[in-house]
Amino acid sequence: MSDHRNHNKTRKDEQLEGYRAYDQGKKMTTNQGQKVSEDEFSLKAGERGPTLMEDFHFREKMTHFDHERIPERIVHARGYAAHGEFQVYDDSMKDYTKADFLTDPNKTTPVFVRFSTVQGSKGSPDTVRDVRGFATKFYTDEGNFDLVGNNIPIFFIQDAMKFPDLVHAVKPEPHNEMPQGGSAHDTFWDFVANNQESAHMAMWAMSDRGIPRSFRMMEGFGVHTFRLVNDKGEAHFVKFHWKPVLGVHSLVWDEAQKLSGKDIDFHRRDLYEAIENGDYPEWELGFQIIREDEEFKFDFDILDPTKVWPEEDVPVKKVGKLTLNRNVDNVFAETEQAAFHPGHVVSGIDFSNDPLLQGRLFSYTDTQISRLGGPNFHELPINRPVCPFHNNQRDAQGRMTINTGQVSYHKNSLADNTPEPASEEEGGYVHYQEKVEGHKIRARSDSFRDHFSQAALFWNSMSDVEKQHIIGGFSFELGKCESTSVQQQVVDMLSNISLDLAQPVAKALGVRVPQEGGSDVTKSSPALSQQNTKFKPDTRKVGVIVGEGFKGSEVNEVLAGLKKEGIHPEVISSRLGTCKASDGPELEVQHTFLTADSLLFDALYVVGGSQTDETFKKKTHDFIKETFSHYKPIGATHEGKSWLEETGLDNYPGVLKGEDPSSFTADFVKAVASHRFWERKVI
Ligand code: HDE
Repeated sequence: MSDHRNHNKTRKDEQLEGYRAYDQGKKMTTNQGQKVSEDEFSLKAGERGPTLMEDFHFREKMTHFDHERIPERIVHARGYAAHGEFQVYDDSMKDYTKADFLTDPNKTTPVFVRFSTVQGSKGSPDTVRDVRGFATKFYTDEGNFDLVGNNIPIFFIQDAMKFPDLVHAVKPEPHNEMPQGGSAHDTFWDFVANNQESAHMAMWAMSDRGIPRSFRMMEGFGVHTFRLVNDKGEAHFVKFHWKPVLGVHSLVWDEAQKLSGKDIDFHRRDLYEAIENGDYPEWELGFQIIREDEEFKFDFDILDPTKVWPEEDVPVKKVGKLTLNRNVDNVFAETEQAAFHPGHVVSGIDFSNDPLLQGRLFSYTDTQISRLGGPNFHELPINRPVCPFHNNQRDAQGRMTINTGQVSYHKNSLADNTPEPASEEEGGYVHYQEKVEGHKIRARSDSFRDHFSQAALFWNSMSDVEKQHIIGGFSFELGKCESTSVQQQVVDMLSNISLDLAQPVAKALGVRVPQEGGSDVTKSSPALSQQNTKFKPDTRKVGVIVGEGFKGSEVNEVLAGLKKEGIHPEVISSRLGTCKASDGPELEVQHTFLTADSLLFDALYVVGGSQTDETFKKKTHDFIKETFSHYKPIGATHEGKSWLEETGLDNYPGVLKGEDPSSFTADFVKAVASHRFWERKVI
């Protein structure tokens, strides 16, 4: 494993170093600095007597422990994060924004990215079907910019006013606190059926996007329309995109469910290990840009957060790269205490009137106050900007700065009227002067009323396999609902999107099958389908089943060939330690049949061994069958070939039997790069 600090140090790293490894090699003291002489026994009146009140060390230690947990995030409680950096390719964004970190290609900006699920609590499994959060904090020289996005480009609702209702509906039901980490229950689907602006997002959540293979293989989206403003004061509407270099990939539903038991930490482990291995995850930052005079050119309202801007109509301009290259040192201090806020912007980035975004601008500070215990959360190391900050805010819980001097107000004469506001030329943030006119009104804009056209666009854009997965997603989630009325309402809603969707779901649920409906939308958008993403062998994990007496030199050649292509083979056998070949070499075993599972790998390579027993073979058969049923590549050589044949699964796409190590390796690498073989038609 490479040292995960082996990368160019950023200013944020230097700042954090000051806080790190503070205790190492030191004598133990109380929090007041008194050296401690004993730390295992409380102070008692006699060895078998009662504990004494005056044991200040015990009381301090226990009091601190009693308060070691803080309220979890109301949504996005389950998350994992890493540090990294961002750099733009060139200065071409100068036409659109004056933000320095988006226009200076010589600048490396430190970032902190937290991925999350939405519904589950902090201890919930990683692979549940859910939307994933993708929140990025850019520590720019001009202040922090937080891009607090998701892995799905739209949202369930159009106005922040409805967010508490949505979250109450999706969270575990209040009377029995079930289910944990999932939306497969009555109240969520009752909300969707009765708030049909959710239809489009429900389609995305039930698609493969709801069960990503890895955080590293997800797109990210700012969701809302923002504004970029250049140094001439001209504005453009924009949407932010993160495009993963490894492509967009997902699990299959059976895998996702079983992983919730086999490895509840599947996604965080994947991210952590990739960074430790030096496989630094990368995304390109992209912008969709619309001129102000084109605001009304589209058949949807660009302020409506339940709509995408189809990439074929508004192309994504890729401007720079994000690389995650360092794991956190302490999950609580960094990941848990990180406070993101869509209102943390820098000059050159501004807001639109999207009513969902406007409401978020209030919510995030408010939520940090109860979660992080007061308004001083910006002073926590993970939240501090790398540039200086000065103002007259003082005191409150958890204040860390010791402000000097007598002046804490503006305007003043005693401190020469400082700190003083900066002019626009000096970098002062000036809000874009959009002209606003209107009646004060609580209403939905007429331009926000079409809830189904883009849901149909999404459906039309899916491959047959993806469509089957969506039908499966709805059938599962609604199948877990107890209310037939809710099931019927959702099916009826789906009939507005496509009868090809609504009818099989209705049949699976045993409710009335709609006979009329469908959409007039015939357009599709290829960019929406994951079939059109990149397919690579890089960083894919291959489980290699090896037993005593295997053919060492040939197997080593295959493993070396896989590694050369960036694939990670990991050896599974009947026990840990080493496994001895018939011709000499030994292989280190990383997993046993007990600790590993086919679910944990992207592909399987069966070698076998001449000195293995029936149990070994039986366990291998189980691996083969499950890998096969998840459409994943299987390769076999030596004894492995006959074991594979015994399962009857050897004559299918993506199942390879090899003789010559070098041609087998080349074919197997190709199979690994294809990821899944849907043609197998597994039921
Ligand atoms: Fe959030 N959201 N949200 N959200 N959100 C929070 O802030 C909120 C929305 C998103 O890793 C909370 O610090 C409202 C859209 C992410 O720490 C809270 C509305 C998108 C994260 C909150 C939305 C998001 C949050 C809870 C409707 C995608 C986790 C804890 C108007 C663009 C960030 C916290 C992290 C977290 C409010 C809708 C993304 C309660 C009111 C749309 C990734 O403030």
